[in-house]
Amino acid sequence: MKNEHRTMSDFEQKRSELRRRHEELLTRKNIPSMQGNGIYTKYTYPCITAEHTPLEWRYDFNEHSNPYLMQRIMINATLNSGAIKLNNKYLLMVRVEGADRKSFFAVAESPNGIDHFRFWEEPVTMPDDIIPATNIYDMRLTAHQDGYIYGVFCAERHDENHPNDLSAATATAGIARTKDLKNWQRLPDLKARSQQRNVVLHPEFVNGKYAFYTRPQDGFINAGSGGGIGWALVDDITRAEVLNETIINARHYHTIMEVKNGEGPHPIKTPYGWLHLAHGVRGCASGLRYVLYLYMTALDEPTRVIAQPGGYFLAPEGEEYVGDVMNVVFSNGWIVDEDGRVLIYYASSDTRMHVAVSSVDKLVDYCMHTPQDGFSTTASVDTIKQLIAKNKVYEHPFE
Ligand code: M1P
Repeated sequence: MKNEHRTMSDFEQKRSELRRRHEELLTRKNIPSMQGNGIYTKYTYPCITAEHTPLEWRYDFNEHSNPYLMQRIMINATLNSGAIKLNNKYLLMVRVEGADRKSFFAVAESPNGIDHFRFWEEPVTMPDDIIPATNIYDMRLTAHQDGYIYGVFCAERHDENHPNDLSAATATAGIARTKDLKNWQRLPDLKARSQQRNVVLHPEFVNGKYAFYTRPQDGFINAGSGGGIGWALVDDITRAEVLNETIINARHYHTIMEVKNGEGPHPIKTPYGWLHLAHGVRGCASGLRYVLYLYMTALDEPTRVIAQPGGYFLAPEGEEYVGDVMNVVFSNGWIVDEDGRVLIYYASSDTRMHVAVSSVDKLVDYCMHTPQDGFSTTASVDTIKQLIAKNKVYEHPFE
């Protein structure tokens, strides 16, 4: 009774304004971008940013211990997110990066896959492997035929072969499984001869074995002699080891994937083949440029490429160019709806998450009918001239 007419203190007003603005951001409707290429639709706003993370992760709301209402823990970025639809909810396994440079996983949930993303109360507690990693990131989610949902992610450790080099690191594929994205059973990291990042579990058994897309690399950063996206079959996922690795999607000189490439999320099964989303990297004067591309492999032989459109499918545009690591788009999550709608989740410049919407039919059409890279200017000009000739008939349609 005593406090009935008590006015809010400055602290309480600031706190309530903070909550109001946060709620406004979380409930903001996203709007399709008007410009498009007919292949997919991008959206006006990023779908998840560092500002979307719960205020309780960042602020101490006690006036006595935080009289200035300062952020006690700052979040730097929300990026490379795995994706899955569970119980009719669109769930992103977001890589959240703190101001301390450590990444961790946290689930953000949306009712429609486009907007209203809200983080679950707490980040994921991921059990450690025998040798704990310093940093874990970029989880690919696979609901496997065996009944588990697997998370395969990069586990980074300091490279103890170079004790005096504080930037020397190793990349290994961490493997964990769950049924609910809350309780995780950690399995031993994937054993391989080389370092590995961008490792992805195929959703079906192949010849009775687990199948992994791999990305062998010479060092922590350099793919070097790695060749491209690899493939390896594994008998026992609880002791996964790459014994034979074949390159199924190779890099080429003077293409968008000259320097590196890597599988995105696991491929989508379509009546026409497995539809793959990957990233390609090339060098330029301003550094590395990361773009996304698509390719398809045969249903009965998932290692045989049956379609490979030339060039990129999605590249940074406008504000997407700018961020912690400029000129980067990266994807490790997409969701197919029952009606064939495909939600492509991608991060721009290692800073925030976006969604682009397409459909299985459109993406397959894109793969099957976009000219391949002819690997020279002459070939590209010929391809354009063929299209011009084909369009001649439409020059004066009403005459
Ligand atoms: O900074 C761009 C990306 O670089 C790495 O990808 P890749 O191994 O293909 O070079 C990853 O660290 C990724 O997280 C990051 O977005």
